[in-house]
Amino acid sequence: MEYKNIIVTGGAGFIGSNFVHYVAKNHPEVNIMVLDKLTYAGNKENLAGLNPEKVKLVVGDICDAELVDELVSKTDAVIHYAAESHNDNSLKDPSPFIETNIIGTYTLLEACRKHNVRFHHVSTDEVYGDLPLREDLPGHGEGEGEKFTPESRYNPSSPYSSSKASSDLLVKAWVRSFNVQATISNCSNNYGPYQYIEKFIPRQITNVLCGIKPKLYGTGQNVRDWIHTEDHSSAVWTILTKGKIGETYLIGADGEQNNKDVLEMILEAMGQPKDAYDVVKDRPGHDLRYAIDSTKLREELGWKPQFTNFKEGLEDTINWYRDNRSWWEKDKEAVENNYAKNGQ
Ligand code: NAD
Ligand code: TDX
Repeated sequence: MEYKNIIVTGGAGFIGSNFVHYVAKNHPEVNIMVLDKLTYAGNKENLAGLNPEKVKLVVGDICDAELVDELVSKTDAVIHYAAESHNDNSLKDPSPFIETNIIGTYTLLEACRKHNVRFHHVSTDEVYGDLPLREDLPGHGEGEGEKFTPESRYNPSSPYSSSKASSDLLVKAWVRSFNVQATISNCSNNYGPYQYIEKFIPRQITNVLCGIKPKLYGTGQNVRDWIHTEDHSSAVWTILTKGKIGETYLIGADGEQNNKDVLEMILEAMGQPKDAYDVVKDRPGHDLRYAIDSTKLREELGWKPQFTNFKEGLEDTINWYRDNRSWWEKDKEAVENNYAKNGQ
């Protein structure tokens, strides 16, 4: 099913804005309303160059029930990206995570229920907790090891991931009890241009560009399953238009890498010695390994990722940060001061 008028919450953030550009480019007939509070992570510039007749920005809070009700009453579908999204911030102050990720999702669900509007909930693989490292498995890393599937048990580790897990459970309950027309996707770690510089990859790239040594948490053996943000966008569009109501789809592109290897790739691509980084304090409760089995999405809905060469995608991302200094430079000092207070 195609939708003519959609709301994209969090559409001025990293992944939400990529989705807005993706839809504007590939489905130019769709009218897009972005609902975004423009927190530190939201940026109007992420929506530059779009047709103002087709893409409108409403600056507002997804917890504002009156505003949400009014906007949802005039739309066909809500694609819900808005969230507090950074684990390290959630360890310092969980309160905005509870507010936006749980109350905000509840507010949107209530409006979609009242106006019978299609809802797609964008979530994370972190709701499933972590997996053992392959090298810790019996047989010392033979084979692929376990991956997350839609049947994996919810077992979140941080205030961020537990607030996202809570929001997933609200969606499931609203589907079952109130017949809300919703789907859920749980995606692995995204990378690409426009990612806020608190996150691992852009933090290290911009550190090198500023002459600061990159910072690796702990041993760097923790594994993340990287996917290019544009592949995430194509997957969400596929689920929105072809997914089965009430179902959960896992999004991943077989991009497992440990943090140390990713950091060494960044250093090498930027002409630095491979060991030119600092080891800093580890994240409390640091999840060991994420890995996604996306068979259901690929086989049932026919989706497949396009950006399968991580090294190339990383080099393009490095070039983007090099060429767009004015987009990130103004925030760099404050972000690093904040980390430094924490020994990171
Ligand atoms: P981000 O932090 O870059 O952007 C979040 C956006 O939400 C910002 O534009 C912000 O202004 C907006 N926002 C925050 N609180 C709001 C509120 N109360 N009302 C309205 N808008 C609000 O995040 P991101 O990395 O782009 O993540 C987007 C979504 O994707 C999140 O739901 C996140 O959990 C999910 N996700 C992210 C990743 C990843 O690797 N970054 C992976 C899987 C899933
Ligand atoms: O400076 C750093 N050094 C470092 O070693 C930072 C910021 C991170 N790390 C490590 C921690 C993680 O193992 O790198 C890995 C990635 O860290 P983040 O970019 O903070 O991502 P992560 O915690 O894995 O969560 C991300 O993916 C899932 C997103 O931020 C979430 O929004 C998403 O749900």
